Amino acid sequence: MDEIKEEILKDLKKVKNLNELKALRDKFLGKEGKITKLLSKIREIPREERKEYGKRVNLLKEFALKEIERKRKELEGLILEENLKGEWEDLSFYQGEEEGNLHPITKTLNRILQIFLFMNFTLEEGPEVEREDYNFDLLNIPKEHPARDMQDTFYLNREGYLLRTHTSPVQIRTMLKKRPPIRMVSAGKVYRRDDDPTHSPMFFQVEGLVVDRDTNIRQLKYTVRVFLKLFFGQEVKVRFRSSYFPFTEPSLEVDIGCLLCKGKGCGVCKGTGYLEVMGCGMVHSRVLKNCGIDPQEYRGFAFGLGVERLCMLYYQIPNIKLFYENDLRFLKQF
Ligand code: FA5
Repeated sequence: MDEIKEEILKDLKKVKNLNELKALRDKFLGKEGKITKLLSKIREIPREERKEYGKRVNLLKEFALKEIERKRKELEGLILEENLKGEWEDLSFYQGEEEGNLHPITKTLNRILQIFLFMNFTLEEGPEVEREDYNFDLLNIPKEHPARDMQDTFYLNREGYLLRTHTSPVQIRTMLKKRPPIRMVSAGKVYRRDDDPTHSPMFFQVEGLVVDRDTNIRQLKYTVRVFLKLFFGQEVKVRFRSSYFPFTEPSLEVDIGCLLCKGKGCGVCKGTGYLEVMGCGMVHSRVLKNCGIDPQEYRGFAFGLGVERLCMLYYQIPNIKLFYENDLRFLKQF
C-alpha cells in the first residue's frame, strides 16, 4: 500500500491536463484499478486481519481521492488563467459613437484653478451648508445687512445654518485653521435667491486670500491683473473701481474691456465698454481680529469671482440658464 501511495504521488507530478488526470484515476480507482483490486481482495484476508486491512485500504482510497481532487483544482485554476489571458479586455477602449466632454463651467473652473495653482496658491475647501456666523458675522457683515434678508439667502431649518451665499466663509475657515503666511484659493457652489438672464439661484465662485506681513494693495492689483491676462489673453484691458464690501477695506470692483465691442460700447456692456468680473480688497482689520490674527502685524488681500460670469465672457454666451438646461446642442459646442 505504501508503494501505491508513492506511485500515486509520482504519477500526479507528471499529469499535465484533465484527460491525463482521468487516466490516473482509472489506474488506481477504476474498475480494474489498483486500489479497487485491493478492496475486492478483502474476502481473501484472514478474518482477524480483515478489519485492520479494510481500514488501511480505505485510508489509501481517501488519500488518492484527496490528491486527485487537489490536482484537479490546480489544473482548473491554470486553465482559467490561460483562458483569461486570451479573453483580456481593454476597459478603457471606448467603442460608442459619441464621446462626452467636460461641461463649460467645469472647463472654466479648471482653467481658473490651474492659473492660481501656477501662481503658487494652495487649494482649500469649505462646505455648502455653512454656519451663519462664518458666512456673515465673522466677515463683518452686520445683522441688518440686506444680504442677510430672507429675500436673498436660503436659510435651513436648523438654527444658525444656511446655504452659503459666497465662498468668502472659506477665508474664515482657513484663517481659523492656519497661521500666516496664507496664500489660498477655494472654489465651489454658492446659493442666492437670484434669478434673471445673468443671475442664477445656484452658481460657482472662486475665492482667493493672501495674508502676510507685507501684503499690500499693489500686490492685490498685480495678482488680479496677471490672473485676468492669463485667463483672457495679454491684450485684455483691466480697470479697478472703488467699491464696498463689509469684509474688505478699501474694496475694489474689477472690470475688463468688453470683449465683444472691444471697448466701443455695445448691448452686452450696456454702452460702457467695460464688464464687471470680480470683487476684491484689503481684508478688513476686524475680520483678521475675528480670526485671531493681529492686524498690526499682518495684512491681507482677498478676491472673489463668479465662474459663470467669466465663462459667459470667454465663450460669449448670452444667458446663464443655458449652463443648467443640459441641452446637448449647447453642451456639444465645448
Ligand atoms: C461676493 O460674493 C464677495 N464675496 C466677493 C469678494 C470676495 C469681494 C473677497 C471681496 C473680497 P458679489 O456678491 O459681487 O461679491 O459676487 C461676486 C461675483 O459673483 C459677481 O461678480 C458675479 O460675477 C457673481 N454672481 C453674483 N451673484 C450671482 C448670481 N446670482 N448668478 C451668477 N453669478 C453671480
